[in-house]
Amino acid sequence: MLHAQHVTPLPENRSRPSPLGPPPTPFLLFPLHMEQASRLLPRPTPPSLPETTPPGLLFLLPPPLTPLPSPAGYDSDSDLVNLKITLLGDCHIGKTTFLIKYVGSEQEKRSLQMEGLNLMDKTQSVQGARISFRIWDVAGDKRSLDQIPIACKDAVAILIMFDLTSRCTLNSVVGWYSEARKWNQSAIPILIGTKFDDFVRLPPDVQRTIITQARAYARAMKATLFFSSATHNINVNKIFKFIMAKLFNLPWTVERNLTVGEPIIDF
Ligand SMILES: Nc1nc2c(ncn2[C@@H]2O[C@H](COP(=O)(O)OP(=O)(O)OP(=O)(O)O)[C@@H](O)[C@H]2O)c(=O)[nH]1
Ligand SMILES: [Mg+2]
Repeated sequence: MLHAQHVTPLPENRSRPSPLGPPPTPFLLFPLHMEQASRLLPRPTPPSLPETTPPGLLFLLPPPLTPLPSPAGYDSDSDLVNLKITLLGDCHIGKTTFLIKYVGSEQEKRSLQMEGLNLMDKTQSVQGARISFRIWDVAGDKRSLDQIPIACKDAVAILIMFDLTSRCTLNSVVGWYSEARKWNQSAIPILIGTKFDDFVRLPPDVQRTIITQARAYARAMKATLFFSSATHNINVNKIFKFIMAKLFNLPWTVERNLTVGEPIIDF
């Protein structure tokens, strides 16, 4: 477990221009097509498109183009746009289970395993572009802390995870977040509470306490908060859909859900 460091809480009123919130970096304002997807890496002056592109406008955009050669995060030898996503959090909170639920057991067999690291790919077609997520799952034990820099560098989203039934794993998220930000200041931050299926069996007042703390941390991290269950397939695909929508400014939104007893989504 990492030591918690200070994160300055944000003011309560966080009005945001779109239901997805503001883009985390200046280079994520693009509607999806290949040429623009290839520009996901930071560039000095992104095109000044409106933050929310009307759905109809997507059809007026030029067809996918041959990708531009570009550095990390992008595979210039194919038409694939490779995007890196990182999972962080304490031991046994369900990171690997969550990832396997998302990529599927076939992909899991092709995973790349290294000391404290587990890499899995999932490719999706989105509006004519092929997007491949390479997901870096860092083991939560102390020996794997050395993997954090390489795992976080160039990631477009960092998923900080905790076990909803284990308060100490929630306390750790601030430390994981601070550590991740040392190596990556622009990735979309997402806070995920795992094992929602077990969590809903806890007394409601315990649930409320955890919800309140998790929401406060999410606010401080400027992260979107999801409660999920890999075993019951709750909010697993939705989280990646959210990342995709946020990266490419797709006309898709998540709905806030603050009802105790339901999987919380807050932003
Ligand atoms: N009830 C419940 N148990 C889960 C869920 N997800 C994972 N688990 C269990 O939690 C335990 C730990 O899961 P892992 O996926 O190995 O956890 P991890 O975070 O990858 O752990 P490290 O690799 O050691 O950091 C396993 O026994 C899983 O079966 C879930 O959604 N609900
Ligand atoms: Mg694991």
